[in-house]
Amino acid sequence: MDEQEACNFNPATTIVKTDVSWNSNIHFVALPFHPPKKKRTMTIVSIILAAILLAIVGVALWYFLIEKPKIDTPKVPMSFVGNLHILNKDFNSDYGDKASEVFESGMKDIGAQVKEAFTSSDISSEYNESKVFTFGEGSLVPYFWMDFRVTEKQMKNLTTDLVKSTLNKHFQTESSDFQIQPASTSITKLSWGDLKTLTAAIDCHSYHYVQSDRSIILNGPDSDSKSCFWHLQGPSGLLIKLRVEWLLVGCRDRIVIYNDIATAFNTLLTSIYKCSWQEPVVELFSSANLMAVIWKQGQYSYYDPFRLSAQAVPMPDCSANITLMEGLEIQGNASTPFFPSYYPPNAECTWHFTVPSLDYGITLWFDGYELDTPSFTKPCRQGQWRIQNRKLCGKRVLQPYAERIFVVSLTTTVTFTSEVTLTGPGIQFSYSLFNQSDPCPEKVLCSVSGQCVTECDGLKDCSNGVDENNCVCPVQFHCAEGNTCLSLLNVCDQNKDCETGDDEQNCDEAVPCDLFTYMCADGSCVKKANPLCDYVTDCPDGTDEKNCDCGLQTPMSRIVGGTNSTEGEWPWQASIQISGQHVCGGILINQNWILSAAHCFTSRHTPPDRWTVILGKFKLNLISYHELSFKVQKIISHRYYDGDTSDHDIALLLLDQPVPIVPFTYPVCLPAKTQVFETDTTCWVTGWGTTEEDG
Ligand SMILES: *[C@@H]1O[C@H](CO)[C@@H](O)[C@H](O)[C@H]1NC(C)=O
Ligand SMILES: *[C@@H]1O[C@H](CO)[C@@H](O)[C@H](O)[C@H]1NC(C)=O
Ligand SMILES: *[C@@H]1O[C@H](CO)[C@@H](O)[C@H](O)[C@H]1NC(C)=O
Ligand SMILES: *[C@@H]1O[C@H](CO)[C@@H](O)[C@H](O)[C@H]1NC(C)=O
Ligand SMILES: *[C@@H]1O[C@H](CO)[C@@H](O)[C@H](O)[C@H]1NC(C)=O
Ligand SMILES: *[C@@H]1O[C@H](CO)[C@@H](O)[C@H](O)[C@H]1NC(C)=O
Ligand SMILES: [Ca+2]
Ligand SMILES: [Ca+2]
Ligand SMILES: [Ca+2]
Repeated sequence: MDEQEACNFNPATTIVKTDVSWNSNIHFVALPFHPPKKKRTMTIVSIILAAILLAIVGVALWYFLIEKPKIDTPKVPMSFVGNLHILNKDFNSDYGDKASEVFESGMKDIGAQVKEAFTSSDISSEYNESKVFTFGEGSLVPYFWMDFRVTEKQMKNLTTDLVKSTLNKHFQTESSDFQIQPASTSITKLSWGDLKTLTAAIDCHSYHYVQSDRSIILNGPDSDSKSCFWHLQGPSGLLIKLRVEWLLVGCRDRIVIYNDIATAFNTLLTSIYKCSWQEPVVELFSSANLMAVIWKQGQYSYYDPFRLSAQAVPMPDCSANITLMEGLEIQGNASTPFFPSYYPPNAECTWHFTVPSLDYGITLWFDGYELDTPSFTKPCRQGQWRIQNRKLCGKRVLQPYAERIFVVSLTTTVTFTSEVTLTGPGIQFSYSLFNQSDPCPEKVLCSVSGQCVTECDGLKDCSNGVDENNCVCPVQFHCAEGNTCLSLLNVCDQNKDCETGDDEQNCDEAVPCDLFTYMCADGSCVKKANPLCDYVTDCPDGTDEKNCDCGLQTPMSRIVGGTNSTEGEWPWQASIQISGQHVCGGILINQNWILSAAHCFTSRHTPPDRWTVILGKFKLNLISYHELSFKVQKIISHRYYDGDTSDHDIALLLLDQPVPIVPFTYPVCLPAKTQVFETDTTCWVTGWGTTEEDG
C-alpha cells in the first residue's frame, strides 16, 4: 500500500495520505509497541525497493549499451560468386569429377586461400563463409561463393570491386602456390535466395565439356537429390545449345538456366516451371561458351521427369536483304536465330526490306507476339525492335498482330535485338506489301492490332472500337428510305416493314453477298437472315433445307421446368472418358466430330487413343441400352487456349469412325455464321453434373 501511494502524484491522494499519517501519529502515542514493527517493515520495503531499482537500472544499462546497438545495426547477409584463373595449374577430367581426390584437395586448398584472403584483410569481421564448388577449363578456373554479414552502412562499401581486389591482393602476394591472372578474376553479386538455391544444388554437381560435333546427354539427377547443378562449358567462340525434354507431364519441377556459371539474377536465361505440355521440348542457347543449369524437385519425386542434352553450335547470321515483288500476297518468312528454339541472348538481326515502289507499305505478320511502344522506365524483356528509328518492345500475346510500316524510302530497316541474358521462345513473322493509300480494301484498319476488320457487323474487332462506332444500323437492315433500321428477322418475312417495301424485294433470288446474307453451298447468297431448315426452299440449289436432321430430340415428353433429363432428350451429349472414368463432357456436332473444352486435354498428356467417347448415355453411372463408344483419333485444342485465363477453352475431337445417325446419338445444330438470334431465344446448356447443390 505504502509503495503504491508513494508512487502516486495525484494531489487528491496526497491529501488522503496526510490524513493517514496524522492518524498513525495518534496510533503511535496510543500503542507504544507498534513502532519497532513498523520500522522493520519499512527497512524490508526499502531493500526490496532498492533491489527493484537496481534491477531496472541494470536491465536498462544492458539494453541501451549492449542490446540496442545490436538491434539498431542488424547485420544482413551479402553474397557473391566468383572465379579465378589459376595459371600454374591445369584442368584435367578429375576436376570435373566431384568424387575424385583432385576435386576434393583442389576445393580444400583453393578454398583455404580464398578464406585467408578475407580473414587477413580489412573486411575480416564481415566475412562469414566461402566454398569452392566447381572447376572450369582454361588453365584452372575454380568457382566459389562467398557469404558476408554486414551492417546497413557497410553494405555500400562491400562492392564487387572490393571483393575482387582483396582476392587479387592475397593471391598475388602471399600465396606462392597459385599464380593467378588478376584481370580475369570475376565477381558477381548473389542475392540471399540465389545463394540458397546454389548451395542446395551443388551436392549433386556435374561438369560437362560440350562438343560441337555431337550432342551429349547430361546424366540425370540423382534419385536421392532434391536439387542438382550442371556446369557446361564448350569451345570458346561457340554457343551452348541446351535441350530440355519433359518426359512426364504434371510434375512441379523447376529448371533454371543461367548464361554463366555465376548463377545470379542478372545472368538468368530462363526458368522453366512444371513439366509443361505446351512446351514439351525447350531448346535454348547461351551467348558464350558457358552455361549453368539448376534443377529443383517439385512437390513429389518422379523417376526421370526430364532429359537434358547439350551441344556447342556457332551463332548463325540472321540478317538478310529482302526485295519484295509487286502484289499483296505473303512473300516469305523471317525469324530469330534457331527458330522455333528460343532466341539466343545478346543477338541482333537486321533485315533490309526493299519495296518495288512507294505506293506500297510493308506488313509484318506475327502470331502470338506484338510490338508495343516501350514505357520510359522499363526495359524490354521479350525482345527489342527498331523500325524506321522507332524503338518498340516485343510482347507475347494471344492474338495475331500485324505491324504496318508506312514506308518513306524504298529501303526500310528492321532490327531485332535480344536482351543480354533473358531469352524466350523464338519469334517468326511473315511479310507482305500493302497499298499505302488503301491498306484495307472494303474493311477498316485497326491501328491497335494492324489487322483489317469488318465495319458495323456488331462485333467489336478492334479494341478502340473504330469498326463499330458511328454505324447507322449496326447488325440491322437499313431501309432505302427514311433512315429506318429493321431487325434482320423482318427481312423476307412477307410483311412490308420498310416504307418502300424493299425488305421484301428480291427474296427468292440470289443477291450480292454481304455480311448479313446467308451463303448457299453453291456460293450464291440469299437475303433472308435465317433460311436454314425453315421448310421453305430459299437457295437455288435447295441446300438450306438439306441436312436438317440435326438437333432432333426423340419424341418423348420433356420434364418441363424439371432438372432431370430423360433418355434420348439430348442425343448429342457425349461423355469423354479415360479408363471408364468420366473426365469431361462434349457435344456431337456432326458424324465425326465432338466439341469439348481445351482444359480437359491439358494436364493429362494422354495420347488421343487413351480417350473414349460415349454417346447415347443418359445417366453417367448407368450403362444405357443405347450407348455407343468411340475411340479418339485426333485432338485439336484451340491454338490460343490460355490455361490461366481460360480464354479460347475449346477443343475438337475426331472420332475413329462415323457416328450412326439414330435417335439416341444425334448431332446438335450449329448455327450458320450469319444466324440471327431473337432476343427471347431460350438457350440450353447441357452437361452432366449433380442436380442438387453440394451433391
Ligand atoms: C554464416 O552463414 C550461415 C549460413 O550460411 C549462418 O547460419 C550463420 O549464422 C552465419 N554466421 C554468422 C556469424 O553470421
Ligand atoms: C566505408 O569506406 C569508407 C572509405 O573507405 C570509410 O571511411 C568508412 O568508414 C566505411 N564505412 C563503413 C561503415 O565501414
Ligand atoms: C545487304 O546489302 C548491303 C548493301 O547492298 C550489303 O552490304 C550487305 O552485305 C547485304 N547483307 C546481306 C545479309 O546480304
Ligand atoms: C512461313 O511459315 C509458315 C508457318 O511456319 C509456313 O506455313 C509457310 O509455308 C511459310 N511461308 C514461306 C513463304 O516460307
Ligand atoms: C491502291 O489503292 C488505290 C485506291 O483504292 C488505287 O487507286 C490504287 O490503284 C491501288 N494501288 C495498287 C498498287 O494496288
Ligand atoms: C430426378 O431423378 C431422381 C432419381 O430418379 C429423383 O429422385 C428426383 O426426384 C428427380 N428429380 C426431378 C426434379 O424430377
Ligand atoms: Ca466489327
Ligand atoms: Ca418484312
Ligand atoms: Ca429455307
